[in-house]
Amino acid sequence: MAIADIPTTPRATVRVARQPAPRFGARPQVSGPGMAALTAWVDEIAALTRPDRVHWVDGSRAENDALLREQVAEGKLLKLNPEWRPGSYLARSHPGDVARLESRTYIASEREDDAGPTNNWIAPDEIRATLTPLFEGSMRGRTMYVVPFSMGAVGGPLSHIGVQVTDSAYAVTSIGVMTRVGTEVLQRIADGDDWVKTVHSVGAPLAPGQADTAWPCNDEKYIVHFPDTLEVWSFGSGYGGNAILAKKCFALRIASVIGRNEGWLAEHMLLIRVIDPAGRAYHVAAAFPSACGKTNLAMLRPTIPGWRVETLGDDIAWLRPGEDGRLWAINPEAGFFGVAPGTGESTNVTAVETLWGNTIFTNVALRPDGDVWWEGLTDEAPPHLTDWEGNPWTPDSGRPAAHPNSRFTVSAAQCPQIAADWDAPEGVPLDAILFGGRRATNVPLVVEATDWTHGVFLGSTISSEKTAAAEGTVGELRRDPFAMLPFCGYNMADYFGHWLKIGHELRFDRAPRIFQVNWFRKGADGRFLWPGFGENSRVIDWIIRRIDGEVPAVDTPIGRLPRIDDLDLDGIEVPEADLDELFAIDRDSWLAEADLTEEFYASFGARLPAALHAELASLRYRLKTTA
Ligand code: GTP
Ligand code: SPV
Ligand code: MN
Repeated sequence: MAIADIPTTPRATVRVARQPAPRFGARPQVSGPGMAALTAWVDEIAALTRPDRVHWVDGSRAENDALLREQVAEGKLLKLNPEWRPGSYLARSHPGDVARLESRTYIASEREDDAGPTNNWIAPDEIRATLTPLFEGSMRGRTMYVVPFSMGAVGGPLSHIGVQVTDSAYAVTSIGVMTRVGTEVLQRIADGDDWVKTVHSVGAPLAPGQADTAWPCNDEKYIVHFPDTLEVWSFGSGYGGNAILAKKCFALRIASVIGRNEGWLAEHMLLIRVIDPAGRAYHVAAAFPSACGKTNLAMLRPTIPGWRVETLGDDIAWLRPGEDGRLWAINPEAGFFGVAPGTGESTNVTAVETLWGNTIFTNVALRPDGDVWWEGLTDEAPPHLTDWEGNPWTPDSGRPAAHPNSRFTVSAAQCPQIAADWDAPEGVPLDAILFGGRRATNVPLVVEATDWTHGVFLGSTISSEKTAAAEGTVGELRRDPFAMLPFCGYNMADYFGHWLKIGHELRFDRAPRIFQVNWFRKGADGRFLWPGFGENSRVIDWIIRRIDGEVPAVDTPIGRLPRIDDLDLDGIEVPEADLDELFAIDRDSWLAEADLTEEFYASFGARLPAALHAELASLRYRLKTTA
């Protein structure tokens, strides 16, 4: 393929020749009692948004290929050089549409108290009145796609179905990677399964003859959740979690509400199977905030001999107590929407291998040979690139070539270490749950909770430095309980209570053990104290030996810590002083943290579970009385 074929102008204005088309496309040949409600809903949305065409997505390969070809022809995707990156594409977003927008994300529950102090609440009537004129005619000149998708294996006992209506072909191809899309799902709806309604418009209608842009979007953006009616309405953005509504909007915000009602948990967690040198398998889920290492840990290549990790999921896990008293987990997604920068041979070689082809990249840099690049992919930057905005770039440009929140979208099945049974409908039983964040100070490399309630306390008090995954100031410390701050669809205090309740449903000796980890502690000189990445297997090894009762731990005021000698540090050089600092507990800083926790808890008023106040009181007591 000639590189000259690859258009490099960003956001090129491309005149799209539109065929005269019937107002409504072919309805799928699926019948059943549930179809009438679906088609009535689709008709309603079409009557509101006035698309030129309606396309029912069947999830076939041919359809996907056609959608990709169309986007290339329209200048919305660049086809990468198939010699290096077969079946792969680059999208460049509008520079104002590059990440999740937490300030534009709303929970529109009937009662303000049900959204709680950590969410942006808005009255459903008020926001419907705001959204209606925005969606009126918002799809004019465009195709409206109807995308039926399943989170979890189609028909699985923990799975749930949704339908996304969208005017973005980019969203359709992304949903096709991230979920299970197709007629099989439609058949379940026809057969009467419940489904969640999600509506998305980029908010950029086209007048007849008006030229389209490479990344249509609207300056005004809204991502609105209706937990009482299980609906999502998203307007104005085409990016990631704002547009792939199956992901954060459905599988976390709405699913957390369904989980509260039905007795399970929708969590912002990766999921792995760890296999020890004796061949014993353990299942670990870990909740880290956005851009804090989930995808990396999900694809861990242990550096300690004999250990293996199989990937099950990298972002979301749904957890449900089983009849056996264990906590069972599935990854409801089918793909990875991962952070590109920092993904390289030395950090996450598994991701690099996963991305060999069939990948949609967004906002990464383009090499002159038609392949992609981002900071951290290789140690040295290529001498000439086209940056994520489409401008010429050299290492002297003084700005990153890839956007810090640039991403890859790729099928989970393509991961070389994916577990053979990763999409088993019943999931896997959990042995450990990890909570983590990005903390330069205070929080040790690993702490074990003394019991479930203490674990819930740890989860509820997680704070983390902000990253580029959402708008705002990178590095600012904020509370991010359970890594769910932007993703819990109901009152966070009730959510803490729900976690406590789930604990009571587990058999005490079969519940997963809870740990807090922090790969990001820094020395006074600003360096990471812990090498991280593959070396995190050393922490996992300790965790598993704790579960098996093979090593004692040291009781401290904040929880159980490893004896340094019990950590397998063979083959790495971590200076003793760094190790001491990695586990140092500064009483005054922790008492100050406790004061901040009290303030944070106070924001929930009487709704905060008493057990958590009690945990906080015990922490303070231990800090003040233990030598
Ligand atoms: P989302 O997909 O936004 O939810 O992010 P994520 O939690 O999956 O984070 P990811 O694994 O993509 O990592 C985000 C950034 O953290 C990348 O730049 C990684 O290189 C970096 N990172 C991941 N693990 C480690 C680690 O153990 N140590 C250090 N220092 N950095 C890490
Ligand atoms: C995150 O921000 O946690 C992501 C990216 O995984 S997005 O899907 O855009 O939310
Ligand atoms: Mn990720």
